[in-house]
Amino acid sequence: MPLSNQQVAAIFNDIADRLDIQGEIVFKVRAYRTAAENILHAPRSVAELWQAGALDQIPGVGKEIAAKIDELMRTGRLEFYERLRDEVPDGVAAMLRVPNVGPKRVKEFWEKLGITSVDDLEAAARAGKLRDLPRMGEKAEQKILAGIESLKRRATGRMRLGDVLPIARRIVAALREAPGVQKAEYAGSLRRGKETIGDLDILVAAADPAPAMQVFLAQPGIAEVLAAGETKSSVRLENGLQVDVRVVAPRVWGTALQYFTGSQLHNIKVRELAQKKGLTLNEYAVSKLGGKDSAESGETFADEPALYARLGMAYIPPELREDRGEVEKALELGPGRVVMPDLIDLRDLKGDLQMHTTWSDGAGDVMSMARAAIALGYEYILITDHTAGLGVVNGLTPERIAQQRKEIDRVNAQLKKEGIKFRVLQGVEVEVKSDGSLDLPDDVLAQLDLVQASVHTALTQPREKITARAIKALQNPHVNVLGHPSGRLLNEREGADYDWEALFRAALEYNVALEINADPSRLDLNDVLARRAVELGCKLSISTDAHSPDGLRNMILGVTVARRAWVIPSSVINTWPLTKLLKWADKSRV
Ligand code: DGT
Ligand code: CA
Ligand code: CA
Ligand code: ZN
Repeated sequence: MPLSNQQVAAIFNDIADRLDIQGEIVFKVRAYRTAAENILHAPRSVAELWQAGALDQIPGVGKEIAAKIDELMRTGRLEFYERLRDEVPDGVAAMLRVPNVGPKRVKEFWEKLGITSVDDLEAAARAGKLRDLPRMGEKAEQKILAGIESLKRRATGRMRLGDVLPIARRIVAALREAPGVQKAEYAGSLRRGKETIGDLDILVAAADPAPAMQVFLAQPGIAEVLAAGETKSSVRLENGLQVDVRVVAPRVWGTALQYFTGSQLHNIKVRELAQKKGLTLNEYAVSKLGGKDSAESGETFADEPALYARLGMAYIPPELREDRGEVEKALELGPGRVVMPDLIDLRDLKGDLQMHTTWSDGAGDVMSMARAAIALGYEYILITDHTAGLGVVNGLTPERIAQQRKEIDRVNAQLKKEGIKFRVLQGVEVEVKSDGSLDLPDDVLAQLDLVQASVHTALTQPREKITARAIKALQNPHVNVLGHPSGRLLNEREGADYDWEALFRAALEYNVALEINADPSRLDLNDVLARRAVELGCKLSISTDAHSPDGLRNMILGVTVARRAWVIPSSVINTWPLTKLLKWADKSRV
């Protein structure tokens, strides 16, 4: 198959990008772009023109570029291009796709900060590492973050929960301050805690909608106002997120919030049920079927529990509203009750069991992670730095694990002296190698308080192979938790193709907990898998995988996934008191 015009154009465009990053002179870069453009729009196929010796018919294709096309057509490769790809890595070139980031910036990020991918760039921006570069600053840093979000969003049309939540909180807080506003909440998929959000729906209760609308349209970060009505407005933010705000009368709050929270499938089920009871239900009110009540003159409800009760149902927490059995359960329980009343809550967590420090690729030292965890009200943390096999900076070796233990002992002694009841535990995030063996010897693992094992590499192994590999890791008598089990990255890469049933049964047999990783880019296990694991009797852990003290705040994202998985605290090992946790972790049964 000869190369198509699109393929050749893409190569020349990529060459132009990489030369641009290298700081090549403008006219040379432009020559490649012009050639690419003209090849793309040439009326004849470039392969035919090449065969006819007529490449010079394409405007902008001079001797030098014609020679490169010739090499491509003859050999299928281009040595110049391959060399360039070695010099400027793919991840570096990919940063050019971020809005507001040009070649000069990319070169600077790469050379001055060692950033070699969009993910690195995002992490650096979040950690405030870009702002000190010349002609940067906090504002430019925020713009780059918004650009990355919009880039990732473009891939799927959906934004990650962790990116939308802070925006929603800010807008809702502003709306609650608007004159006359009684209530404001985010609804839709965000209120249900879905891992990605299509658009953000916000509901406001106010007798007079005007002040709320004014406040909404004055929010920072609005790129475009899509609609500005009396009670409903929509905008698009700079990061591409669409936000809809609706204002309703306070007396219909309960029905409106229920309606706009969804999910659509849940709502359909609820409406069918209402119909069986001779009632109809819309966003404003409940009315008698066939009655002469208009939509807004029926029975209204100031809150959701009253509405569910009127329909003969227990209250259903928003995270469960996906038509996955919650409606049946609510009917069974009846009015005045709550479906899953002991659903896990952020306050149930007593510690965080996955985080990185300056001992590997984290930004904070052990003490600063401990202080941040204490401020969050935790009783313990587990330090889980990477092992050397992953090839991250500073992976832990047995020697450095021994040194780290001394530092952890010092931190614990210091906290004790200050009268703080808190324990720093030493763990590790040990690499599961491609054959399922671990990156540290058993006698080293045996000395740790708790061991996390994670698969980071060769995630595309076939199902049988990768399942056997992970199960082999679970069989190690020292492994306590399987970290971010699927390895997926939201909006970026699919996880491993495990035989999940087999993996969960092995986790149960070998007494290994499965992690719900709360990192905004992971949320792994997801809700459906976590629910199945717990159904089979597996234990879970919920941890942030924080790479900085601030990262510990992401716990709420993992808890949200757990709530969507119908998880109660007793299934989650880091809701347990420390003594129970350590007793469980010591698998001396072997
Ligand atoms: P998203 O935005 O794709 O992440 O998902 P949602 O669930 O936020 O969906 P969205 O924004 O289209 O609508 C928000 C809620 O409003 C939805 O969960 C249920 C309700 N809703 C919207 N349109 C309809 C509809 O045509 N029928 C029903 N029954 N409910 C609807
Ligand atoms: Ca929505
Ligand atoms: Ca919407
Ligand atoms: Zn990891």
